[in-house]
Amino acid sequence: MTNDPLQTLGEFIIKKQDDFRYSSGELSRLLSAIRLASKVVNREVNKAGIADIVGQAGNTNIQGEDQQKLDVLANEIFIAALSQREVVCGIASEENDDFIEIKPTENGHLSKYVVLIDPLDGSSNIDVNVSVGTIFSIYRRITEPGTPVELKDFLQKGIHQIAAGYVVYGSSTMIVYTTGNGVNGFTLDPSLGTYYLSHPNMKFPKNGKIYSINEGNYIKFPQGVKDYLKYCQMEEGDRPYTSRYIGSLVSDFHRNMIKGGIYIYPSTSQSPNGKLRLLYECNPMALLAEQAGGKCSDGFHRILEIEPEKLHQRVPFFCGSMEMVEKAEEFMNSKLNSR
Ligand code: P6P
Repeated sequence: MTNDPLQTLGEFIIKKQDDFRYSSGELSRLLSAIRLASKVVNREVNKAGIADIVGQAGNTNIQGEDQQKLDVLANEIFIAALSQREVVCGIASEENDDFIEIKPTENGHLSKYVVLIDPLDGSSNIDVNVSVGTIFSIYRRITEPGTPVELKDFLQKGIHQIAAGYVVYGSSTMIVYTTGNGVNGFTLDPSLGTYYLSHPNMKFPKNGKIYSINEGNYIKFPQGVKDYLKYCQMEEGDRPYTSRYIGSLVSDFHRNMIKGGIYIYPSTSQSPNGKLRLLYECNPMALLAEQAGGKCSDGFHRILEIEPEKLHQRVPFFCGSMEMVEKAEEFMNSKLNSR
């Protein structure tokens, strides 16, 4: 018996567009631009060791992090793909200090979307051939179409995201995204350059046995995090759990969504707001987590409800299986939790 042919990402995008009666097709074209850019980045990531594009670009980004050459290249690829299709009026990127206005061409289409992106997350893993990812977040602009895009178009709460997703350049390359009606995963067949629906309706297991955190920072953690880690390591009930930390948010998140688990990047004595950026890392991953039945907070408050104040602001991040995040929040809210 032949299996039904797998649906391609392109067919899926068009089919989902029909779910929105008044859709203009602009979001479909935007998602297609991301699909195209991901294939180009995938090709560069897969040959990074050969071409002279590994290693540092010799400058640093606004985060004060050494920009890896592939970071810069991935950023250029996504900005080009998005700006050439008149599907966005503005782009904010981890690699750019300020947002970029995408002006409409003469009599061109007035786009209503802005995109925030981490073009190559986990880039410190590039030189050692460990998986990396792209994270994207899409909003409808709040200022008048046809006027210059403004900072307020980007500083929107995560609950207002129209769509969010990631590309994971791993043992296989996948796009996982949501437009607010569940989470679906597509795997790239590199021989055809086509993404196929391989993980329909992805769901976080309610509980899990994996915790992902950089325990090298243990002494700098808040007491609540230290107490939660000791809880995870106790020989009791379904514990001890297993520690798995790749150093690429996208990869740790992806594994935890499939197997069950929690990812934590908390505040530390050195970085009171943690490391991860709210707008193009935490918000898109939080929308995916909630759409997949998981939970995401800063240890106290829902990530998607945080009012952004700055483009590159950081927040502590607890994300994954509902019951594991709730247990971690219990320790964070315990009266004993102090630095
Ligand atoms: P650390 C990559 O730079 C990143 O933003 C996430 O992808 C990853 O989980 C985290 O930082 C790793 O940070 O401090 O543990 O090396």
